[in-house]
Amino acid sequence: MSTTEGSSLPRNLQPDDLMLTDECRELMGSLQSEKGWVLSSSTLYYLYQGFWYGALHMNGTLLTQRHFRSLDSDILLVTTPKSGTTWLKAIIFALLNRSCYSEPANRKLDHPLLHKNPHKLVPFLEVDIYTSKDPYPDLSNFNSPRLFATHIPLRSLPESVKDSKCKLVYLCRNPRDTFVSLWHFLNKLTHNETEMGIQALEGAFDMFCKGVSLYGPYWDHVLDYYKASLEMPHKVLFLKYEEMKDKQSEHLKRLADFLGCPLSEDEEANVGVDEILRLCSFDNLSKLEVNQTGKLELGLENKFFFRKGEVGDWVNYLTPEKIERLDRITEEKIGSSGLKL
Ligand code: PAP
Repeated sequence: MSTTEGSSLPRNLQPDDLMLTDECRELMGSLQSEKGWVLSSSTLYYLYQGFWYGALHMNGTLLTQRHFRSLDSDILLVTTPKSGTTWLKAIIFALLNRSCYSEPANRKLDHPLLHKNPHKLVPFLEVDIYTSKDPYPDLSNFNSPRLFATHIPLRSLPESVKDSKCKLVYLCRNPRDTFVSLWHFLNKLTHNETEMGIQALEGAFDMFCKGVSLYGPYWDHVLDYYKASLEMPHKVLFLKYEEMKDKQSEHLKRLADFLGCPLSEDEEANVGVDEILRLCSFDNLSKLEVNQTGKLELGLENKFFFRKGEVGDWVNYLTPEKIERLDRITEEKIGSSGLKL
């Protein structure tokens, strides 16, 4: 299988090595393409329905569009890559399953997050579930509510997601840190696998600004979901990484209310809330053995998903000129929407 289970990012493989459907291969031939961030002439990004994809993600997105049937009770966590997906996967998983592990009688049970990377517990639709290996996966073993993750832009979500009452939790992160985090992640990934590396920061930054990044343009991705959250607040909850970091308990409560599993008075009086936040914290998850030494499928290392986990690391990488350029684009693209990033 040529997927990167648990990863939102493509492996640096030759397209011919990838397991792609005929539909995807045919489509790729007709789409605008650009050299990707990875330093391999054959690793292209394709512009599909207004957003840039690596071949594997497009393949998975097409399969998801064709075959995923959403249930009213489903929960979808949606992000652009590197917006804090791993963290929110852990938090929502812990929130939904809290009664299984926090009841006094169950206290001895080991929490799955202590032994499994969040990407193993909350799969990506278009990366882990819908792959060429099995276009018709059996989802009957998922407990209700089913919890999935995706990076698919709003306009490309399967019709059933839009038509059903399923809920979407969208997490965004400021573009400066998102870019820096993505650049580091791809560096680790490609050096690890091919020793080829990716574009130097300059080149990658230029591409990010032009919208050519995985599931980019970043701003369009964020803005579409932001507008949807204003139009359908019962269906789309829009969260920001920075605000979650700042007021964790408050956002956990918001999430629980939105997902229909509100915190009890006892839980709110902090025991439950603190437990979940501590369990899912960067400090805790990044030090666990599974996340230091474990691997997802095909060798993608769990530790790649834990770098600094901070707000504002961009200051160490972006010059004032780059910041000015990024801020200008942000203002142009989303300034009038009222959204502040
Ligand atoms: P994905 O979209 O490819 O799944 P994602 O989890 O969004 O990746 O990105 C990883 C980022 O989240 C890393 O940010 P950094 O590069 O700026 O450090 C990672 O450190 C951060 N992260 C992972 N786990 C946590 C956590 N528990 N709390 C806060 N940030 C976290």
